[in-house]
Amino acid sequence: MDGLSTSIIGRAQDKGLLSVEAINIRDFAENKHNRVDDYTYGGGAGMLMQAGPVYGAYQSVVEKAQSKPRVIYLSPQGQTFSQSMAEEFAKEQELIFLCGHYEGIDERVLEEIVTDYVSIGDYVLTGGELPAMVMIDAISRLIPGVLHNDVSAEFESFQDNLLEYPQYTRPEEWHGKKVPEILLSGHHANVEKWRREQSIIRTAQRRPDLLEKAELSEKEKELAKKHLQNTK
Ligand code: 4FD
Repeated sequence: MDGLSTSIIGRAQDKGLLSVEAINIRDFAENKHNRVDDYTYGGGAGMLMQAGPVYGAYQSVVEKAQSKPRVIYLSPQGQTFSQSMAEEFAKEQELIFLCGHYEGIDERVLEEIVTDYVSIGDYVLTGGELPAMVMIDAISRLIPGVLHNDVSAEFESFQDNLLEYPQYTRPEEWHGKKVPEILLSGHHANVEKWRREQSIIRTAQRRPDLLEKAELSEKEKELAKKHLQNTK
């Protein structure tokens, strides 16, 4: 599929770890002009994708599938996509991403085939393809072998509902800025303590909404409180 043929997801496909296929709903048009949209009953502006072609495209995929896959409809009206949802979807053998254009799709076919309504965030795009690719990327990197990284993809941002601590590499000094002394000390326990504190401070400053779900000790809660920007 275009856009997924290069880089990490492309290599994962070459290695046979996953495959992504695109089906054009237009190929399932029920008229000779290959139109798959029509005016809405009840009037109003805009066109709607018809049930028939969407169902035809769906059937063509399900026929080849091993089991009956979940069907994810990308729409601003869906539940907001998250890391925990990516982890859920990564367990599935197959997934179908239904991408609408225009104003949307006839409700009747959605009722019949969609299992999950998902949004990647509160904004409107011209189609569901980019949201689908965002989801595919987030899900694919959780499949064993996709990241050559020894450390699993799970050990990173959003673990513990805290943001990642700041990181540094060579040189030791750049633009007059020094790498924090403690990271050069070789004292592993102190480094871990510093990183945890930095995660908490950073979360308080940048994503205070995440703190509610984070498991913090009383001391850590104090630290977080000290770094919240209360004067808004
Ligand atoms: N925020 C998203 C998904 C799709 C989209 C569309 C109804 C518009 C944003 C159904 C309206 C599909 C998202 C296509 N825009 N646009 O995840």
